[in-house]
Amino acid sequence: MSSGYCFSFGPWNISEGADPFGPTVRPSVAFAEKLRLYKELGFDAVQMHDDDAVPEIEGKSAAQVEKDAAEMKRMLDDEGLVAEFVAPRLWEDPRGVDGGYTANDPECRVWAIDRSKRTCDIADVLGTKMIVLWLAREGTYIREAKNAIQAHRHLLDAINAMLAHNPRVEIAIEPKPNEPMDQAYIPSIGHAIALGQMTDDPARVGGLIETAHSLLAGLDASDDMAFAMAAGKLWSVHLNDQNGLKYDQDKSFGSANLRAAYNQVRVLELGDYPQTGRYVGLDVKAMRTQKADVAHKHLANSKAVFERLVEKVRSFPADIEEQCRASRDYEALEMAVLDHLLGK
Ligand code: XUL
Ligand code: MN
Repeated sequence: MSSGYCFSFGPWNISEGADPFGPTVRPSVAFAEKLRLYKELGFDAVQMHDDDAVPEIEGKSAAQVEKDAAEMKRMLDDEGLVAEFVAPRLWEDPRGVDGGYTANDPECRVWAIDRSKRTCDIADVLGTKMIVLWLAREGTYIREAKNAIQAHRHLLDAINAMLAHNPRVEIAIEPKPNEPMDQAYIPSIGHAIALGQMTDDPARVGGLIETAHSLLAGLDASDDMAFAMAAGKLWSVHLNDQNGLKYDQDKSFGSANLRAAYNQVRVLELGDYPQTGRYVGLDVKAMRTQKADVAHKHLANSKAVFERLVEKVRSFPADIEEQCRASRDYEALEMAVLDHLLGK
């Protein structure tokens, strides 16, 4: 039985396995081959950085960018796929070393906004309204490096410039508290939604919650999702998992904390997420130890766990929940949840 959810991932989720301490361990998978894998693995939509859609975007004219994006749109159409969002990848360019939007160098800030406008143009051609902003290097290693008040105003200037450049786009901010920076601006969904309210068009700014990012901020991903949903701002999710406060692990969904994964699915169910037409993105990474021919199992496994948890949420006895709440017996409720998850 279909769960009613639609799934997406990004081409970076099939990777060569490099980490900060060692090189790649698997050959690159050609982009066309990655696209072919989407349907095979049961996914409907592709999440893209601007330079996934238009490789070597820097140095290309606006006309060339649009031409290349149109070619990408044809490739997606041929595979029966759609683009979920486009995200400006500012963090790999030398001009983004000090952050893009919040760089102290005004020329870098101009570059970052120009590139983000190109990202909006690409979204138009690919037929999606959604831009995701993961504010990777918008922060500092030492607090004295920037004027943080000014930095937040620069973030607003950048978002307002994108909203003005393209009246169709909607911007989902993906908060993360650290990595690559020690301390990032906009570390939580609360900050993201508040920043959106300060823009020129709050209705066009929302959020994307990633499980690991919430955990790194010491927060619960299901409550972060609930908060965003209560505000009508949960525009996408990046489900994955994280084994404690370490580097950003992007483990398979449910693999570190099945109960927390259950609660993320539960909140999506409570908020009728499938009815919103939004996607469930799986921002998961294969273990570096995984051999090339099985280096996409993390995607299929994450989706399978999600769908099994949907069944678990839907089959939880509502009467027990009601009785336990009415008698304020949350020990009994907890045991009922554990019994249900353990299959008793
Ligand atoms: C970084 C992260 C990114 C964004 C897309 O931690 O999650 O993959 O999701 O730029
Ligand atoms: Mn992510």
